[in-house]
Amino acid sequence: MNQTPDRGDAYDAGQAPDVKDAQLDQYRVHDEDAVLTTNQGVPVDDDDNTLRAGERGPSLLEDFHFREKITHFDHERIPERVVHARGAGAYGYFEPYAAMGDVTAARFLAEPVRRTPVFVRFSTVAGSRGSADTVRDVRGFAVKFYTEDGNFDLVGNNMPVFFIQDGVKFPDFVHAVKPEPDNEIPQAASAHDTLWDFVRNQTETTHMMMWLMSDRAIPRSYRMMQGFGVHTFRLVAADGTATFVKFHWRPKLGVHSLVWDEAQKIAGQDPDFNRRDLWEAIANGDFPEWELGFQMVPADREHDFDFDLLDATKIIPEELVPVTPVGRMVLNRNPDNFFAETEQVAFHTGHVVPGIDFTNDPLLQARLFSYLDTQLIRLGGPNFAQLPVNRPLAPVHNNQRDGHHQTAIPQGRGSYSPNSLAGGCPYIAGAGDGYEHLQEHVHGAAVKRRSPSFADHFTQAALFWRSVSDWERDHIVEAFRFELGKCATVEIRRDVVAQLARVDGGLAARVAEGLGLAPPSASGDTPEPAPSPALAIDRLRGDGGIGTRKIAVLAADGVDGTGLTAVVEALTGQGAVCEVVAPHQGPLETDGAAVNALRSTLTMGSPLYDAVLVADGPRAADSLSGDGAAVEFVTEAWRHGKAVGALGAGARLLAAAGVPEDGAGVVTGAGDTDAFGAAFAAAVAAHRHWDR
Ligand code: HDE
Repeated sequence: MNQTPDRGDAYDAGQAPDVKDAQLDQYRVHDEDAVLTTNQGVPVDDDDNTLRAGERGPSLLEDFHFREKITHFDHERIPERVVHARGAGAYGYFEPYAAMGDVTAARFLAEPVRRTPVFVRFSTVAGSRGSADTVRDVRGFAVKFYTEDGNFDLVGNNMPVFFIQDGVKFPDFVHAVKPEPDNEIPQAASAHDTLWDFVRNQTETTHMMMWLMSDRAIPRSYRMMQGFGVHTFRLVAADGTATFVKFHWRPKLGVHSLVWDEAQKIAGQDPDFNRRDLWEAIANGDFPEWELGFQMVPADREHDFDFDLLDATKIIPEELVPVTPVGRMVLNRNPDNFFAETEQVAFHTGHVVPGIDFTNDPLLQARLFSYLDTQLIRLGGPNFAQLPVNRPLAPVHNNQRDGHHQTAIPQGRGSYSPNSLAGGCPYIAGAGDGYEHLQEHVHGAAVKRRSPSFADHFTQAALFWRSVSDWERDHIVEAFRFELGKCATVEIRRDVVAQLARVDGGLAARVAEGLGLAPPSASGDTPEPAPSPALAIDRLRGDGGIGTRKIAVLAADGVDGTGLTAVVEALTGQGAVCEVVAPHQGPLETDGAAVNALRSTLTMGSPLYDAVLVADGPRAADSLSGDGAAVEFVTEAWRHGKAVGALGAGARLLAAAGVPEDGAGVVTGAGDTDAFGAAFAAAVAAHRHWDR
């Protein structure tokens, strides 16, 4: 049966068939100039009152409009995802840099001119659909490529490893991290007993816990985080040659994070912080971009490493196998409707195309079962692939029929194979055209046993600790102290600290000190791997500009409007987003250029900005210096390591906030806006100043 038009021509012409034009438009509902109807198309005469016997009488069952409306409403919710319930999505495209035909038969990687449409969903893992964006958590990074050979889903995370090695432990891990079952507390937080009890009993979690305690778990923006396929997959060339591969996404804007105090405050001030940031960037035309890279290992080098490529708790250090840049992905369109697209999108690790295959990683193998299974319950039946956001652009023809929510109208009598009545259609693709699983020789006894090559749970945890910068280490120590400090069971704290001693004695001692525990006795066999500098966030800073950075410009009545306007123009000229924040919203009194305060210190706190700039004007500066909210705004920005600038008399607010004018990332100046603008932009581009 033909469910979608054939779009092959457009790919060959080198233009991405837009998912919007190709498949969504026919489903769009535009209500302008339309009469309100029932679902049967009957015009409705009154949508404000139920039908009743007399104006003050009982409601009547025959009010079919009322019953249909309420019934539909009662069924509006579908089960949220068990994990990754909260997310945000966007459309865009992927284009390869060069032909990759020597390693993969995947046609979307075959020619640089080909653009493949994508839909991406970013998510947190543990929280419910309504939880805050900035909690400490792993972020999902799932990409659906609508390729001409069918859909390929790269369902990854923003950290390159995972908590467990075997999928049979996934329900245990998820039960442990989710709110505790007796009182459903805490929401979207790993800082509680059951998670850390699992961690102390399942030491393969150690490496991932290092990542989870690092700043990677509190990204500044979805646009500023890496993505990883995590498992080792396989690329398969047309001649059947297989190459092991790890998938990497690297953000053009660089990797940047929040600080923990800030993340917690944002969770209250703007729980939609990451979702809003993605939406606004795309709406403003600042299209986020990532580079796709492959770490490739020839089949005959599978056993060249002191870890197992099939173990998802391990990375391949980039110093051993470099990341080859392969192409770029740009997100350039927000969805029209959150539920229809972002909520109903159905990813599955088993959605692969010719040229991409799996490995025997036992975590990946379990996922191959889980994702299809989960869509059946979540989306209510086997026809979820017909939902607009899930439909492939490639044509679909098969003998699958019926089921809940069937929207196709298959024609003819053929619904089986082999047949002659339908001319043998749909027929089997010719040799080399269909998806052919890699012909791998498999042997072994049926055992429930982990390979000894998965047994080392600590070396790569130590590798991570030894590779990151000092300030990252400080944050990791603080995160362990926070999380374990929230555990009520003291034995859990003690056991995890002992576990950390097997990663690094110094780390364990620092965490122990914060918890008031005796430092653990040295573990005799602490690993001492050579660091992998590529893991440090400092090495992943991006293009170094201030594009899309949000700067709060603090002002008040009496502000120097002309000076403020000149600096704001210079900063926005470099791509920054400046918002005037004042004690009250609306026009400010100024004897120069007009200034309109878009925000007030009541509605916005400094955690919602990347930097703060105080405008000139003695009257404004004095009133801000006496305003507790304005003083707190600057103090917090300083404490969170952000660039703080002040023009002229604005420096009085810095003094009131206890910010030293010669502090790192503090820029003051008068009049000469060019020099000031350049210095302040450089301070903002550094993102954070840890040497305070
Ligand atoms: Fe998932 N995971 N997962 N996961 N996962 C789901 O599928 C599962 C794992 C990831 O935006 C579920 O549609 C098992 C690793 C992302 O819609 C579910 C195991 C990685 C998303 C599921 C894992 C991921 C999911 C829940 C261990 C990183 C969100 C709803 C064997 C490589 C996709 C759904 C979206 C979602 C199962 C482990 C990433 C239940 C059994 C490792 C990004 O099927």
